[in-house]
Amino acid sequence: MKLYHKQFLDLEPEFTDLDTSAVAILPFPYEGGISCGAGTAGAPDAVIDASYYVELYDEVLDTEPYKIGISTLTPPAIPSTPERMIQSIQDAAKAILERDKFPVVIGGDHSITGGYYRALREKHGAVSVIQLDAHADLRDSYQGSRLSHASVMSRIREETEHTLQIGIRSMSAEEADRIRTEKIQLCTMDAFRKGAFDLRTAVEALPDPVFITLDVDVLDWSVVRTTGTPEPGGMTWDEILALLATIFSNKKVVGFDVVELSCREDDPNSPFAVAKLIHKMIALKFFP
Ligand SMILES: [Mn+2]
Repeated sequence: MKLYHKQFLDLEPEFTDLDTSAVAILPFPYEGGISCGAGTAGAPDAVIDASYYVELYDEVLDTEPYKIGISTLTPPAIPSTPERMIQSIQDAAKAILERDKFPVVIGGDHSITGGYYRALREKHGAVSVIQLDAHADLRDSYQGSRLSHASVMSRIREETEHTLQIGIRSMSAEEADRIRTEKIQLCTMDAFRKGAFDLRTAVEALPDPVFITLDVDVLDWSVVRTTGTPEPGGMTWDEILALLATIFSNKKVVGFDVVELSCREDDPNSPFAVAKLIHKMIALKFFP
């Protein structure tokens, strides 16, 4: 593990020291698994650059979360094949967990989550998964690949049945069948808006510990508009913060990732929103 040449929030060295920091941020700029809207490989750097402008004090929690120590790591060399990529992220996440730090991964496309999740399972045994996403990602394979970003929840469900998917507003008929047959816990965006899904009970029923995988396309375009496979009608900033507060205050969260941000020079807002979201999530973890 090596510190990156730039640090999330542009913190002073005192707060990025690997020996004392509570959080390790791993940028993982892999975009092999995306189907359109290239640009996820530039996303981690764009988020870190944007984070320099995030205010260090959180006015809602009345705290300065960075004081727990946040180290940003140098990304490993990113392999070009999905199989080697999965191994690479697993190894990198394992190194963070071995030093008892809370891992935060910035993607990269959603296919990286499978390898990260394996490292969490190795460390903690069974780990439940909360996916915040516009897409169900329950296809067994997509465009001939079982390691596609569109299959990530299929791979995870091979390792745990304790999953909860929230914000979904795009799926195939086959995926819908599977959700019914396997009684998969899934709150569509429609159900979320109508209050037709008891989210609090579903969150409470999920066994600890919990891993959160957050695909930025769960958000409305007014928050994040540059993403690989955009869907209209996502969560507002206030909605996702309220949801995350419920999750972090009820569950032992052992790691999260934020994936599928794309970057374009004409959109500085999306990377800033993602940087601020990551800062909020770290704050909710350590100051629930
Ligand atoms: Mn998605």
